[in-house]
Amino acid sequence: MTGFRKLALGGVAMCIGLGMSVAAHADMVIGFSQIGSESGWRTSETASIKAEAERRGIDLKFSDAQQKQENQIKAVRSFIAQGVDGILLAPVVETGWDQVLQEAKDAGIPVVLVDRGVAASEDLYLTKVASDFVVEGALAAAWLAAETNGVCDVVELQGTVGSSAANDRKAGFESVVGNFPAINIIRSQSGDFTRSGGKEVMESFLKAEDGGKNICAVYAHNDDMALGAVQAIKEAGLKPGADILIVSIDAVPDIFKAMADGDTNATIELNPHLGGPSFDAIKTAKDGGTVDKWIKANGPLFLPDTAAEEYAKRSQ
Ligand code: GZL
Repeated sequence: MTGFRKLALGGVAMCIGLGMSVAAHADMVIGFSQIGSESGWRTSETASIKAEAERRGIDLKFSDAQQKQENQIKAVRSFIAQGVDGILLAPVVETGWDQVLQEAKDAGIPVVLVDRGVAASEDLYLTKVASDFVVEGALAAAWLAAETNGVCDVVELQGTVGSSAANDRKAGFESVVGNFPAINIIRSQSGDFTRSGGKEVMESFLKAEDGGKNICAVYAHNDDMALGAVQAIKEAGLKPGADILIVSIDAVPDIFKAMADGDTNATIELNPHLGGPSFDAIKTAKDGGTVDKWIKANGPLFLPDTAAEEYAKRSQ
């Protein structure tokens, strides 16, 4: 068989394969109850999941809850009424889901928890596709302990009150700094994962701590709050990244710009591409297969030495 014909057949086989993977999902209708658009990471997660649904030919019914649990519960009930094949739920907080998850279960509709977890029995959802936030918090603390030789008074910008991301990132950080008697969390408050929230809370910390002289570092549960803190620190006449160290989580493009400018010191990557594993899990369940209860997607820590290159790569 000539080389050209092999190539042509290969191309046909590939198209059939691609076609099959799209066809395998093309008849699926999936509801997605997203938290909102509170941060850069959230908007890139939404865009990635929508693009993956499009690529697979999935009819994705999208609902933005504006960070309100009651809107998410309403959306899930609407998906159930529409008889969707599966539901993606990014739960804004950990509690208050048992009833609506039971309703989805009774309707035989698998629910995939995307990005965050719930304090409900595992048999009420198919799987959780999310990072291990405890590990992220511990990694941030380990970096800070090494950077400061175990001596630092830290202020903490917490994420949304009651969210698994905030609860576990706090627990992970504390589990490590608890081993360092000279590392103290001197103030801790929620900035709700937003840039404006991070700025406002950091302004209050600076005022309360003698203009920031007593503050060695900021631990922000996400990059958006860290970028707000950078603004507040500059407006207070101090140098973020030098007078006050900053470590955060998400690895959004803007944090790499800030690191390259010397304004922040470390970030931990949070994978926003959660659509693929979520859709695969629903397909596996519908084909009668089994799915692990937690599909993890943890990322590495990034430092200023690669920030310029990472920014160039991620901001295209
Ligand atoms: C964590 C995710 C958090 C991000 C924030 O997985 O839920 O919510 O860290 C986002 O940017 O608002």
